[in-house]
Amino acid sequence: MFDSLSERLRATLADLTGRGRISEADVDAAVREIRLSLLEADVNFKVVKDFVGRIRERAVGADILQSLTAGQQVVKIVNDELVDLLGAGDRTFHLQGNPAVVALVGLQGSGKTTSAAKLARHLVRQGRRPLLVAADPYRPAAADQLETLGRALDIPVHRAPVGTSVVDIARGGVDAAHRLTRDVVILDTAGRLSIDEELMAEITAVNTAVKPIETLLVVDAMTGQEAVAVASAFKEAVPLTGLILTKIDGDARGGAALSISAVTGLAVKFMGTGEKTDALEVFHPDRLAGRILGMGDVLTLVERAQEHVDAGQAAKMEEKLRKAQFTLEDFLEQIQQVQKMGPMGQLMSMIPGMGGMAKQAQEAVDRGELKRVEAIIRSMTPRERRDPSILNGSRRRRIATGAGTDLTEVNRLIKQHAELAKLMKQFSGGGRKAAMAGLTGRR
Ligand SMILES: Nc1nc2c(ncn2[C@@H]2O[C@H](COP(=O)(O)OP(=O)(O)OP(=O)(O)O)[C@@H](O)[C@H]2O)c(=O)[nH]1
Ligand SMILES: [Mg+2]
Repeated sequence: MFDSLSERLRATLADLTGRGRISEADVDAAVREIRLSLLEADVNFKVVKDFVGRIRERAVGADILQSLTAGQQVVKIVNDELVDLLGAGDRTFHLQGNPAVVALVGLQGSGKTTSAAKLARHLVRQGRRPLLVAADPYRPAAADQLETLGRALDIPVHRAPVGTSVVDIARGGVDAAHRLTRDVVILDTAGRLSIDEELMAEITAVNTAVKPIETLLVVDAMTGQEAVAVASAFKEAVPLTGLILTKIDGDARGGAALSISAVTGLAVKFMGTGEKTDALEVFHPDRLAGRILGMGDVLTLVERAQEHVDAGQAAKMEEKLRKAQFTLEDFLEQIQQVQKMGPMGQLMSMIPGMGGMAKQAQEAVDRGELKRVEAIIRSMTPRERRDPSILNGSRRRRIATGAGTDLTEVNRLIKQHAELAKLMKQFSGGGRKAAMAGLTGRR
């Protein structure tokens, strides 16, 4: 996520914290580098100007430079300002009303239908009973798409015959919600190629007819400043209550996320981080800032683990680790569990201090390294997985052939597992202290 911006900012900040005392010239150099990084990430130039202006003012004022921890304090200022920038506007997601109506609007292909399904899933997990409404009267395929998503999530979808007006579909949706005792109606409206009068008139009519408590504009983060321009234009024409920023997992540079709220005054309430229906996050500016600046985002990581990792299984695994019975079978299970939590690069960027390795980790996964490990373990018999000590030369060769790889790879995996198992033993037994000392280099 925002790889090159994140990399550059991290390098700049590491440079600041790396020194004891810093001078005004150091601050100026850092500010210049931050400015360039942001401009390169396609952040609105006026936003950049104000942003770095505030950082410089706060950093050189108030005796900070006299302090021994000046570097860290400046880093904190950058973090605070970034949180403010990302978090402009009111981020509360309102759900009053019976049913509460949430309308999703936006240009073609911005991610409305996907986001409608994601949002419905998110609400179900909060204990709500959403109804999805296909409010696109022009393309039956659009309603089919929503219906497929709804079916996969076991969430009902309301649709109407082709030609029904949007206002009638929306009203029909609200009636259906009453009938089916659903407490939230999510309207997936039709996208247009551009912001035209017809589109605006349609949104306004829906607003008057069913009074959505939230009218969220869905914008594609990959389009950068174009997304900001679209949001500004929509805001002029219809009463929006906030934004959903999609596709921030792609190669978006960060320009849209960093300037859209500051420019439009509209808060980002959710962000889309992937194509699947579980890839929606409530927008937390502090957490995103942490990921961008390489400080990690432990809270999101924990939430992902809670959502995807079975608690019973996790407890069992912990027990095994404690007793140092971590077999290759468990290793395979762990790999699969972690992969459910999201793309490896995203996960790494949430671990404090590991952000710098996010790209490499993702590249390793993309090269198929985890798949190879999986293939090797799958080519073993259950007995071999539980007791790798029986893996002699001929067994190893058989496994390599089965997994379509070579002997070195198999040997490497077995060695890694043995090292891990040894470490576990140290941790579990009286050797725990010694192992910790070994790891941290302290005695
Ligand atoms: N990577 C990624 N892809 C996304 C995300 N959100 C949507 N997409 C993809 O973007 C494409 C368009 O998404 P839709 O939800 O169909 O967009 P839409 O706004 O409903 O499109 P129209 O109804 O044609 O206007 C699909 O291929 C989605 O899978 C996201 O957060 N990340
Ligand atoms: Mg759609």
